[in-house]
Amino acid sequence: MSSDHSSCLFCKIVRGEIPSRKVYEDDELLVFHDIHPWAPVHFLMVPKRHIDSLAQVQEADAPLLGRMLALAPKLALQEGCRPYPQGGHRVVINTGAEGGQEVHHLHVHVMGGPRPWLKG
Ligand code: DGP
Repeated sequence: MSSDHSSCLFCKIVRGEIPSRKVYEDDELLVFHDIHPWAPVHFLMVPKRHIDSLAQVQEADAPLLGRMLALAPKLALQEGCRPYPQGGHRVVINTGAEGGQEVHHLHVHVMGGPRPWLKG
């Protein structure tokens, strides 16, 4: 992949060049609603710094990944998912073409809400 991320869709969202429905933001992360939700609650967590995918993550990125995973349940509750264990949510990181990744900027899908949206 190129090191020039000017055309990356999620970099454009991070820069505010493409609008998004923001859920959360801090120095390192932006969280926004998925434009094509698969579930009643569906948002995406992205690092502001461009990383192509989970396959490019380095050991030095572990705190960032840990923060994202620790934040996911809090934001899921904030966005209307019911609490664990009766409620809960699904966390997915599609990686590479055969992993179903379409946007090549690392992102964590967080999905939840009343079933029957959940498959597989
Ligand atoms: P993936 O297949 O894991 O790469 O998922 C990419 C997700 O990104 C997909 O669920 C739809 C979402 N998406 C694509 N374009 C946009 C956009 O312009 N805005 C928002 N909010 N989401 C987008």
